[in-house]
Amino acid sequence: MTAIPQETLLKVYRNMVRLRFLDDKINEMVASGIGITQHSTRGQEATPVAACAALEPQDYVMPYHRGWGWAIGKGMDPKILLAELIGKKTGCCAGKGGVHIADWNLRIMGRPGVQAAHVPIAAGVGLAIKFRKTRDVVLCFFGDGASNEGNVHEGMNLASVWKVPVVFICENNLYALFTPNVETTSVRDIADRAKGYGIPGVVVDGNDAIAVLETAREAIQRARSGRGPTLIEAKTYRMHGHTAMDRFHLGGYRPKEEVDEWERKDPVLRLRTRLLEMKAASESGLQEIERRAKEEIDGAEKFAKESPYPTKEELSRDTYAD
Ligand SMILES: Cc1ncc(C[n+]2csc(CCOP(=O)(O)OP(=O)(O)O)c2C)c(N)n1
Ligand SMILES: [Mg+2]
Repeated sequence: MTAIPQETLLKVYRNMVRLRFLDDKINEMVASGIGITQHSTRGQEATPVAACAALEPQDYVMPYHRGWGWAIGKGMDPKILLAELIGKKTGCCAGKGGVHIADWNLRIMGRPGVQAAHVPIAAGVGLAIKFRKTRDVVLCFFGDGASNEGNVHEGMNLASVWKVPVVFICENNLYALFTPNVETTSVRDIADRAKGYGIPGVVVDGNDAIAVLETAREAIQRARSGRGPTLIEAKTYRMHGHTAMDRFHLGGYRPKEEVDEWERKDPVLRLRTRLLEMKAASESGLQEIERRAKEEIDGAEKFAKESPYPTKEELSRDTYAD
């Protein structure tokens, strides 16, 4: 496989840092009393950002509820995202999507609210691509908890039977809400289930951005060349609670040693260290990326807060087709 260009790695790092600042910003806004249902991506930045970096602009993303890594990875401007999250007119759905964002220009197919219901839809998008005979690919994200839902099995089975260009990425962060997946999941590696659908299943270290990028690249290439779907299981961990509401109760349902152990595998710091070791960037170069990302996210908050709400007349526009 060809080596990953340095500028791609730097772009991944930049997006991971932007995502982390965005996550902090949303948590700060929630703590100040603004109502956003925030599922933090802290600790899980590498998988969505690096996987999206392996896509072409015309490819599709079928996202899931956890965080905004797929949005940042697909090129959404954080100010447009933040404006949407607080119901402003300048958001990507003109303030009417809230956390359930979609962006047709970026081919983000809509963040679902019902766990796993989007997986068969990803198979349907794949079928549409096949009918249209384009070379596009769909990247479909879901969690380890969702992997036990019937919809995931039906969606992956159909995608395999139809041999459509969908890459499934299960972000296994070891918990669904407050339940460890060892109590709910029949296999240790969810990727093993791929055998049952007749597709390749790959386990990847979800905190290693470079490994995710390489794995996603191979699966996307396979899908693009008509060889069908792959299931990638990215092993990772969420450093905060399920939503911003329980982020201060770490340890209540998971051991402190476990949290500490994963803190040492912080994906942002890990890529930072690798970039320095590989001499892909200098310390001052990385500091500049971090400074700019912080400035951008502070600016995004200002933009979102100063943006107007939709007017009463605009509220019902675009919400129902006649
Ligand atoms: C069908 C359905 N059941 C339950 C819920 C409530 N719910 C929202 S997120 C979640 C946990 C999902 O866990 P997982 O798939 O592991 O993703 P994670 O939150 O860990 O990223 C649950 C049960 C829902 N939204 N939809
Ligand atoms: Mg989970």
